[in-house]
Amino acid sequence: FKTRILILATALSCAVAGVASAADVKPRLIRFGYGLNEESVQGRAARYLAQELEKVSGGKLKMKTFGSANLGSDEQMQGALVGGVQEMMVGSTAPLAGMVKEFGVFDLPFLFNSEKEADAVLDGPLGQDMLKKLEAKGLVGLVYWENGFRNMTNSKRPIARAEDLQGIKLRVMQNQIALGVFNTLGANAVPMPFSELFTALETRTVDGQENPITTIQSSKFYEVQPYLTITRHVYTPWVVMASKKWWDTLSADEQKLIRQAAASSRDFERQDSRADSQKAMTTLEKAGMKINTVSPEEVARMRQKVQPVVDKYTQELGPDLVKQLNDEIQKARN
Ligand code: TF8
Repeated sequence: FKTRILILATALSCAVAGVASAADVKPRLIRFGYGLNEESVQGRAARYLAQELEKVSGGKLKMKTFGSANLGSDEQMQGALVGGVQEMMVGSTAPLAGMVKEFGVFDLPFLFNSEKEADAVLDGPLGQDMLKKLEAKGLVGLVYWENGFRNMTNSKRPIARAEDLQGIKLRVMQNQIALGVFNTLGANAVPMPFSELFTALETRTVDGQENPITTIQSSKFYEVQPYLTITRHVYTPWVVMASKKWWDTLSADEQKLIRQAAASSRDFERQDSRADSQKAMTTLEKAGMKINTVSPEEVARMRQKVQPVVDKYTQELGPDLVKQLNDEIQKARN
């Protein structure tokens, strides 16, 4: 009975908020950029967000979505948001670490065991505090979408042990931690924006890369990468962001509607990502990829190998922050 009252009260307050905001919502066009193609989890979630926003604003807040890095790489879009020449985007946390170093924690390998743990941390105190840190840099962090657990692909050989990475030129995301981790594992890590990756793989400028299988599927990496190794070495999130310069020109009601639509898009995207992940394995097998899974013993060896990198960056990121992260993961695990 209590929950029914709560539901009723929530419904009522939503309805009231809806009516009240109508007066304070102007017609606006919001440009939303993302790096993957339209057929990806990002593409579907971007369209969902645009629809939601139109719905909750009674058609006033219109969002135009631009996929395939048509507005630029993650880093370029970050700059455009800070400068106020683009309204919104979604991108990885890795290139954000250049602005707010604490985002580097999500590049520390072998932290999360499950999506559930990641959700708890990202939507909990640590994840939310980190979003707030973006404001001082000119960005408004709204919600986390799932990018997911990353796995390796390459054109040379199956990776059964860390030693198999020797001599493999592996594209990594653009930050120091990713670079340190993969060099320490034995690869020749090459930082590069995602928007250049397919061509780099095709022309063999690099031999491999690492990303969740949903992306390996949607970006058709299977066309140029015969080997897929399931490592789940790191879980990386995406952040939906707005330009602070632009955000500050919005009314409180407009901001509320955008936050509301963003929250719905997060739930949609995570569900879609998990469902797509299941399908992707079959797609990639059918496409002829040779797939192997690294054994738990080898994962333990890899973990040991990268421990010095983890220790080094724990100091740089702040031991307290890393402790908080591990505590929150433990809490979600139990
Ligand atoms: C990467 C990321 C990409 C994203 C996307 C292009 O490998 O995993 O998914 O940043 O926005 O760069």
